[in-house]
Amino acid sequence: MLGLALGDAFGAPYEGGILERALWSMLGTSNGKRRWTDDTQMTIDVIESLLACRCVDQNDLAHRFARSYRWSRGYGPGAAKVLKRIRRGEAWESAAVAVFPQGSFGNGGAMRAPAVGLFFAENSDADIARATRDVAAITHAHPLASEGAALIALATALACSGADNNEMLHRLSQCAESREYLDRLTKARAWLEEGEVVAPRQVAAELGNGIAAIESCVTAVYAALAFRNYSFDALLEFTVSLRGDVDTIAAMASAIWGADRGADQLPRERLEQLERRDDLERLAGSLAEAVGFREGR
Ligand code: AR6
Ligand code: MG
Repeated sequence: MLGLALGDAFGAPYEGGILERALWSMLGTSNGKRRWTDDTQMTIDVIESLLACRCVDQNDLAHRFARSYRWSRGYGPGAAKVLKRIRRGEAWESAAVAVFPQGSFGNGGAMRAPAVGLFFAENSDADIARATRDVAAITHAHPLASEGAALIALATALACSGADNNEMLHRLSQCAESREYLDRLTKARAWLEEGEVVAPRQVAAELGNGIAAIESCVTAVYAALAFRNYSFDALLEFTVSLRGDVDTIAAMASAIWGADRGADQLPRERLEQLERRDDLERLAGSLAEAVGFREGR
């Protein structure tokens, strides 16, 4: 969870084109701390809802998402409209398909999925996928958005259990349903087996670096696994050089990396610059306690 917030806050200044960067140079700091974006805010909402309800309660989640919405956190335009409709009293089921008839295929469902993977880490792969799809559906009903979210949640849960790259890619491929995701997972697996980290430009061209879930989820999994044995800063540098939707790719990759390596491997200087770090650590602690994570796991 802390990895996700760091990837988000330190990836955000590099997201998008010249206009987005100029805007974030004004919004990106508060009282000298690095602000995080919608990725971390929605992750907080998911964890608070899971802790309060002890299960996925879509109505509770929808209201938390809508209450927390602030334009200055950089929400995607479709997600912003959905959340404003829910805030005005519309049911999430109709709001979710009001902007795009099939729902959004953006990566906004996947960016909050690590929280679901952590909460349900002890459950079966199918149960993790089901819970994640339910959490994604509120703003991201499109099949490619929910499939990407399930893959990110499962990768985070598997990272907690110490699965190796081979096992992870095997289980993720079993969970995948579409040819689009399967082909990308097969490519990522081949690259990981070769051993050398692939150049960011090639990763962006072949796995993607965009705001669509299909263009970012396998990219994040690849980055997290390729940098398992490197520092957090090396992972961050790589995700920044992918360009495109840097904050969300960095958030998802850093969540998986953090679940694998543990909080004590995160750079202290960056944590000290993070907005509301104490609140995040407290929430992470409550989550760990609720799911019974033990020291050394
Ligand atoms: N049909 C056409 N275009 C679509 C569709 C669709 N079904 N779904 C998405 N798009 P959105 P997000 C396009 O707005 O996924 C933030 O920085 C459309 O242009 O649901 O929550 C986050 O941190 C739409 O506006 O946002 C993420 O990094 C866009 O995809 C990123 O933005 C994004 O979908 C995406 O967040
Ligand atoms: Mg964001």
